[in-house]
Amino acid sequence: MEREMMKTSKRWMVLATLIGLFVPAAGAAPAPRLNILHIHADDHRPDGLRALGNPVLQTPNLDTLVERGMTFTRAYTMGSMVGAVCLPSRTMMLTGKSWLRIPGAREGDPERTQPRLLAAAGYETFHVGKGGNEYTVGIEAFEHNIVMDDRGRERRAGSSRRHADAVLKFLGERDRDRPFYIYMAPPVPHDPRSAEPQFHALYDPKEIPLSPAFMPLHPFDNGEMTVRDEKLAPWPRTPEDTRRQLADYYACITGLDYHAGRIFEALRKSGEWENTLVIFTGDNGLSLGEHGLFGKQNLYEFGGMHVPCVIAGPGVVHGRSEAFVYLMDLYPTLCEAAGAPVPDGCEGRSLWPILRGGDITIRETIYTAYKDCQRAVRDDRWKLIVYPKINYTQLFDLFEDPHELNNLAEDPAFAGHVEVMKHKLIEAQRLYGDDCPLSSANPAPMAWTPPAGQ
Ligand SMILES: [Ca+2]
Repeated sequence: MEREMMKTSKRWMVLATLIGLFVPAAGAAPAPRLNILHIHADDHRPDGLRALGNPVLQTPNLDTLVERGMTFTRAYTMGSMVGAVCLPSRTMMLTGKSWLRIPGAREGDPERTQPRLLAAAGYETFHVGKGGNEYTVGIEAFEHNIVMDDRGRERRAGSSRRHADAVLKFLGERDRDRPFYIYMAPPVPHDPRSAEPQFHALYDPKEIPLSPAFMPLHPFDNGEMTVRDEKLAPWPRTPEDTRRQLADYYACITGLDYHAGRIFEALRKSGEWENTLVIFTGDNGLSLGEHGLFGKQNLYEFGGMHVPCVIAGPGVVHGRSEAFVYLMDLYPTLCEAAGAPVPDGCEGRSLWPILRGGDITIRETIYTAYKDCQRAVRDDRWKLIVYPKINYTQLFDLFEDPHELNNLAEDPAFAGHVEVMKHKLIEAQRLYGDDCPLSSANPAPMAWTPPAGQ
């Protein structure tokens, strides 16, 4: 009954919103089409805003999106065939395709990219962001495309400021007869984690708490133990080093937040804020000491694939959604916002039914994958991770164990759950064209020791 009432009130909200937005008073000009501002952070964890549940972080500007818009707490990128998880993630998002069906970075039809679809619908499109590990065809399809070289600690410190400056300049010069689509994708808070000094001053490493899942070493060989990102911290991981890295990471996020705030303020002053859909996402997650890991090449919830996703603006109700969504869902979502047709073959699903207040199921499970060494599936409660190279399986009860510390797969009492989840994993593999075997005839040893001299 209560649920029914909630649904009814949601419907009223939706109706009210629709009336307010799309039915102009007699004689009034039709409502202008939505502008789109998409801030896409690099290696941003799903808890990487204060309003997303991290009380240590200071993110007053991006928090306002959570406070008024829709937060997707179960948003993911699907998988990666390379250590640079960014690349397939960004390609999926700009093409609406799943991880094994995306084109290479310099391949694919530019006309099917997000910016061209929106341009065809009348939008002025603008990208500023990193060039490396991006979908090159996608970013070159923007009418205005600024690629920033922000490698190195010194350049990186000013990256958020320069990206925001570029957006502000575009907003000052843009064609006011067309709505805009801005894709701002700075290499922040990706390492090297340097921000302007005032942001580092906010975080004392000694005060930063470690995750309950912090471990000095990952307990077994997950198939990708010495990839670049994992070398960013010493083995065994230490609390001191991890706290320092977290402090630097948080400083970069607060820097991004501050400069995002400058863009928000400019939009408010120009009167465009009320007509702008604002999206905040990360391209992939990141472990920062959880399970002894420091990269995005793993499938834990505080690992590579789980990302933040917040959408706020006209027509979007306030709330939190536990729907299972992928970043590739933004593709049809932005098309719908722009009034652009969604091309055939799009595998993403529009999020608008949820953004408008509907309580709908987009997918029954989330499937994630990394190279040929890790596969996972989760449903509302259970999470299965399979490591085919070593014939090892983890089963977690995410209701009771959100940090994935208690592997139930070897407990005979949970054998049925393992079977059910394996079936769901195989179904997802079939759906997404993934023929990776889930076990090896000659498994590698599970035990792992850090390389000497690291
Ligand atoms: Ca990334």
